[in-house]
Parts: sequence; C-alpha cells; structure tokens
Amino acid sequence: MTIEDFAYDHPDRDVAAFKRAVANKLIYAVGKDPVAASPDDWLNATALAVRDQLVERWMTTTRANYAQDLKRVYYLSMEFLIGRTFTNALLAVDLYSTVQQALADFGVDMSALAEREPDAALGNGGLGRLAACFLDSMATLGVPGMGYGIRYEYGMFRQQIVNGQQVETPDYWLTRGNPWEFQRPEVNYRVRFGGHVQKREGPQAPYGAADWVDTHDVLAVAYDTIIPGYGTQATNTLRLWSARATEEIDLSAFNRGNYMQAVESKNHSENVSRVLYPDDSTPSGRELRLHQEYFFCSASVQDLLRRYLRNHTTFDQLADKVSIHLNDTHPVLAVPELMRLLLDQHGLDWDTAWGLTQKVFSYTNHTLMHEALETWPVEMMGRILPRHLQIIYDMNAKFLATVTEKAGNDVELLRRLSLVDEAGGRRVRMAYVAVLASHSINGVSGLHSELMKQSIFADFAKIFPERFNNKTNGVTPRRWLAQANPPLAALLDQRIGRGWRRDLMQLEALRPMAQQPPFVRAFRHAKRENKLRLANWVEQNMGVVIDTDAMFDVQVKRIHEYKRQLLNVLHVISRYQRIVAAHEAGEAIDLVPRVVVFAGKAASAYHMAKLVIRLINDVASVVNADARAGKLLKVVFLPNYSVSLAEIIMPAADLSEQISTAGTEASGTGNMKFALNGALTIGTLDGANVEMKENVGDDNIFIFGHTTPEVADIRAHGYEPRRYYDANPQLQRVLDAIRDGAFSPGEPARYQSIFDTLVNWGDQYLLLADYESYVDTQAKVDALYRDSDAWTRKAILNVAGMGAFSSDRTIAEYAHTIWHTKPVMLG
Ligand code: B1H
Repeated sequence: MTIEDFAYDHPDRDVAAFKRAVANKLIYAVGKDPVAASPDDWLNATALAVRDQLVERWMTTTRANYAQDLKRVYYLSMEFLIGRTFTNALLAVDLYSTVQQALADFGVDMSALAEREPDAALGNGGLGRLAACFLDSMATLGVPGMGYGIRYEYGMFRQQIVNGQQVETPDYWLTRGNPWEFQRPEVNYRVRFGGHVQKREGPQAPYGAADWVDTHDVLAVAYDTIIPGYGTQATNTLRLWSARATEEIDLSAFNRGNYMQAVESKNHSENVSRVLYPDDSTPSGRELRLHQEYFFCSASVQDLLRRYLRNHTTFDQLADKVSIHLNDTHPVLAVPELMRLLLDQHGLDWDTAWGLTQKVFSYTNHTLMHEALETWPVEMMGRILPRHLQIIYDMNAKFLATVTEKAGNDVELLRRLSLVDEAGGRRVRMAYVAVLASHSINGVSGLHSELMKQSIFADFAKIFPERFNNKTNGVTPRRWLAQANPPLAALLDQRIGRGWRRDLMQLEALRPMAQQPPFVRAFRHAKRENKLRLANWVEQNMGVVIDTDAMFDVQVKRIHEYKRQLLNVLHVISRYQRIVAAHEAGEAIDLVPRVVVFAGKAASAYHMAKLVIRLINDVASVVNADARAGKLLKVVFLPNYSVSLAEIIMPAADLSEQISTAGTEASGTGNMKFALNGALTIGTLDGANVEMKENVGDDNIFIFGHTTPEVADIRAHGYEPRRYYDANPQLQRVLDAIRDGAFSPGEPARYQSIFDTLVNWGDQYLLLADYESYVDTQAKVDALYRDSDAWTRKAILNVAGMGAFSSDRTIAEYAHTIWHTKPVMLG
C-alpha cells in the first residue's frame, strides 16, 4: 500500500470508497500508520470519516434555516446525557453495514470498536436523557433548534462496587479526544461575575439601565456537535460551552510578577466547566453551581442574540424568531440575562424588554419534591450576580404591584407569590422566576401536570391558568429500539416494515399478531437473545452466572428513597425466606425462578441511598451463595449504570419495576423504554405509568399500591407504619432479618437505621403501606409468567401500545403548541 492508494475520495455507500476515507483519516488526521494503529486510532479515524457524512447535511440544514429565516428553538439544559454516538451516527446516515464491511476488510471488528467509545455522560438521569432524546427528535422532525449546555470535562462519576459499597471515581471522558466535536475558538463570549452595579448618569426611567462594573470575567468557548436526524437530511447542533480564562486576568497577575497566581486564577476560572454535579433531583446549592448556571446561560443568550441580530436590525421580531426553552429551573438565569442585555446593552425600556421576554421563554418543570426546588440565597446572588438580583427584584416589585391592584393588599398571598422567600434567610425562588417569565409552563406527564397546578404553583395557576399545560415525555425509538434491540428491530422490520422508526404509531399493526403463534414464538426468541446478551455481560463483568429461563425482574434508575428500591428488596427477601422455609420443612415450593437485577447511582452525599446499595449487595451475597436458593433466586447489582449499559439491560427485561410512591415520580422514561422493548410493568399509578396503562390496556400491566389521593389521605391522617408491621407476620420476618443482621453478620447493626426509618419513624414514602399489595401483585406476575404464551402475548400488546411514547410525538406537541415553529424545508 502506498499513501496514494488512500487519496481522498467522497465516500458513499461503496465499501471501497469508505475504506479510502477511513485510511485517509487514520493517516492524515490521526497521524497513524495503519500497521501501527491501535483500536482507538481506528475508532477515531472511522468516527471522523462518518462525521464527514454528517457535515454536508449540517451545512445544508444551517443554510436552509438561515435562508428561510425560521424561528429557532434554543433548548437550554444543564444536562445532555447523550451516551455513545458511533452506532447512532452510523444508523442515521445508513452506513452501518458499509462501515462494518470496510473495517472487516482492514481486519477490524466494528462492534469491538463501538464498545470502546466512552459515553458522553453529561447528565444525571431522566432529565438529561430526555434532553438527548429531544435533540434526536427535533432533528428528525426538522424543528430548527439548538441545544445549549456545558462541556463538562468530568461527566457523571463512574461507580464501582467495593465490598458491596458504592465508590465514585472521576469520569474523564475526553482522555482519548472527542472525534465528534468541533471546537470553535472564534465563537467565544465574556461572562462576568461579581463586581457591582452603578446607576447610569442622565435621565432615568424607573426601571432604567445600569452598568455592571469591576467584574471578574471568564470566557465561554463553543464546542459544536452535529445531531443527525433519522431518515432526513436535517440535522441540528448541540453547542456546549467550555470555560477559558480571559487573557487580562493572566496578564495582569503576570505583570505584577506573580506567575503562580496567574496560573492559579486561570485554573479557578476554568473550574466553571470542570465537573457535572451528580445530584439527581436535589440541587446542590453550592456557589460553583451558581457560577455554572450563569456561565452557560449568559453565553447562550449572547450567542442567540448575536445570531438574531445578523438577520435583524431591531428587536421587533425577536419573539417570532426565537424561542428559549428552560429545561427545569437550572437555566432560569437566562431570564434576567436577556433582560439585562436588552435594557443595559441595547437600550430597550423595561416594558418592551419584559414583553419580549415573556413571549420568548417557556419552562418545563420536572419535579414537585419540595427539597428539589431550586432557591439561591439572596446574599450569594447579590455577591456573584448583583445586576441580575436587581432585575429579579424589579420583576418582583412590578408583579406584586399588579397582584395588589387586582386582589388588594393580601399580605399572605403576596408572601406566597413573592420571587423571594423571606422565611428563614432570604432566598430567590427560581421556579417562580421561571413561571413569571414564561408564556408556557408544562409538566412531563398528565398526573404530574395536574399536581403541579394543585401544589407548588397553585397560586400562579389561578393567576395565569392559560400558561399551564402538559407534555407527556417520550423516548427516541432510534436509540431505544432500533439501536438497542437489533433482534426485535429485525423482527418488526420483517413483519410491519421499517416505518416505525419515524412513525412509532405503526407499532399498532402488531396487535393482531399477538394472536399468531409463529409471531409469538419469534418475539420470545428475540427476547431470549437479548437475555443472553445481558447474561454474558453479567458473567464477564461480575463473574455471576444467571439463567436465561428465569424471569429477569429489573429495576434500574437513580437510587432514591422515593423510587423505593427498598420495597423491591423487601419483596426479594420475602421470596428468599419462603425458599429457605420450604426447604427446611422439606416442602415443594411453587415460585417462578427470578433473577432480580438492580443498577443505579446514588448521589455522593446521599447517605440513605448509599446504604440501600449496600443492602442490595449484602442481600445478593447471602442469596447467591445459598444453594437452597439455587436456580430459584439470584440477585445482581450491576455497577456503573449508564446509557450504554441501559441499552443492554432494557431489551433483556421481562419485568419492569416502576414502584415509586404515587405522586412522586414526575414521569419516568425508563418505564417507557422497558415496555417498548417488550417487558411487562409492575408499577404504581404514578407519573407516566398512568398513561402507559391507558395505552397498553389494563390487562397488560400490573398496577398495585395506593393512589395519589390515598397517599395524601394517609399522610393527612398520620402514617402509622407499626400497624403494617404488627399485622403482617411475613413482613415482620423480612424487616427483623434486616434489623438483626441476617445480611450483615459481621456487623449486625448495619441496617438498624433502615428498620427504624421504615417501622419506627415512618418514612416519607410509605413503603409498608404498599408492601402487601406489592407482594400480592408479584404473585400474579409469577402466575402469568408460568404461561409463557400468555405472557408473551401481553408483552407484544405492550410494544403495540407504546407508539404514543415516542419523543417525536412529544416534540411535535412542543413545536406546535409551545414554540410555534415550522420545520425546515430541504430541497
Ligand atoms: C427529574 C430532576 C433533576 N426531575 C435536579 N428533576 C437536578 C433535578 O442536578 N440537579 O440539581 C437534576 C435532575 N430530574 C426527572 O426528570 C424526573 O424525576 C423524572 O420523573 C422525569 O422522567 C425526568 C424527565 O422529565
């Protein structure tokens, strides 16, 4: 081979051309001789060659958006949990088998390469993964949009299990470079912190402009990633900001002769985009987090205004051309930032600026839990963002004045509505800022959106009823079916065609096939292949052998008390005790063999969640080592749950555990991924489970436990967990075993606090109140599983009913009723 053999050619579906393209990248971009290239070199070279295919589409789309001057959606999110890009990109450009063949010709195994790609784990859980599914759907539907976020150097921590306990290690995902991103050093903005505010000289409007001076500045530098649509030329952009020290800071310190201080302050500035906060559902409240939030909001708003002003000379059309969506309250500082820029930099008056702001912004709430609502101490905000605090005060004053005008001086009402919580240390209520500034406020499932109006935003829902609406979450069928589940995808393609990838409602065509024995067998066969794949993973990574004939009973998600992994553990222990008791009595036992699978990370400071992980692992050690349990029961905790691991787990599940206390899980999206891949759900009437039940049919889902109003009722009357403990001897044995150290013989008191929480103190999530109903329902699950045809028929009906849970449907609703955007037209 000479270098001429690799002369650059435009690769198309032709294997030879793609081989040239890959070799070309390997030699000229990666700088490696093919004979010396490592697997990572091949991966990077192949990714770069595939990326070339995306670039043309990207430029076409960007040009078309620009020429058509379409309204754009800017989706602001602290988290984008993308996972891997390689296979997703190959499927999007329809080059999967071409590339596979091209690499095979070089003696390289493509699937082994794909496995080497690190996950882009720039998110915690559901909220971040939803943002990633939305990017995929926006591109696929041609919605002109852009995601804005932070290019964290360290993503979600890696979880190891050491002696049964979670140990966190940093996830430096960029070690081997990121072939998918384009650094844009020329796209950079100055983001200011600290300093103080000066009134401007000259005649002042009451809410006039001000100057923000003596600030410490950080530069935000853009990194762009192409988001390909599926079955379309349309693409979108994910623009992530990275912090760089400004030159001035370095030089001024250096000139004073303090080289070390210069370097230190450079580090300090660049810390802003260093690490993702690993606190799903609960905000950290730390100063660095406030810096991160403002950093990416400011850069994003500056960037989108600059783009708007390239096409327009006034702000008259801003609301016709720009929609800014707030993914929860984390990006709410974009509101005062837009106001600041319009007032202080562009000279608009308050009313005009505020009118535009309210038309531009929309907001999604993702949780009702009180401790999850973000608030910032006034003192901290005043120190770091003095001008923004002032603007928020002005917003508040104007708002409370209009309330007083309408409702009179109802001090209690004003106290409740105020953007500033005055009780116990003054704090800015970020959710209220979002509600006041947005023309649309949505929840993420029907139930959640109703509860949102009745609880945290009750007062606002009375004042602005027209702003509140629901957009039930969805998941992208490209990643969560086509990519994650090749056996089922192939079966669907064969029986109903390939159209479901872009129109998931086509799954309805499966309904009659649930009655066709050959299809039922083929469906079961696909499930078995997926179970084998997971079993291999477990054996290779954990050294535990699991039986694929057993029911795979799976709960994977963040570890949180409200999600009630503990309830699942109580059921597991009850099964174990039944097995042991039957064995001792020499009796036969009619339990269905199960492999109970757990995975999920706990926030590093969340003691109870970490204790639950330890308990699961301790139970697993005892059960898995007990020959009496044998094939009947195995428990595994898979370490380091991630998007790429979820892609292996979801397709392999028979039973999906969605068992949060009713009224606590805003939506859930894992629930959707499982059912779409042919698992049956055991769940409470919480979040999107309620709508899943409506879509898959009451007979095809196992619902148990107290409903949301019943939960409220129990709480109102005083929850008395002891009653359940005293009344149920089986439950008592389970809890006593935990308390007495049956699973922690070396440290019998290890789980005393779990016992106390559940039995003596009464946990917030009413575990014992739902225990009996849960265990009874699990018995029904067993009974159905024994009839394997009946089980599979219901699994098929689940898949058939899940069409509505495509994120394409969700995004079409956002585009139509919130953003009012039109798709880009490509020639
Ligand atoms: C959800 C969060 C969240 N709700 C704070 N709230 C965070 C809150 O880092 N923080 O401070 C991070 C994440 N995440 C989840 O959103 C809900 O619990 C799920 O029910 C829902 O499906 C998901 C997407 O809407």
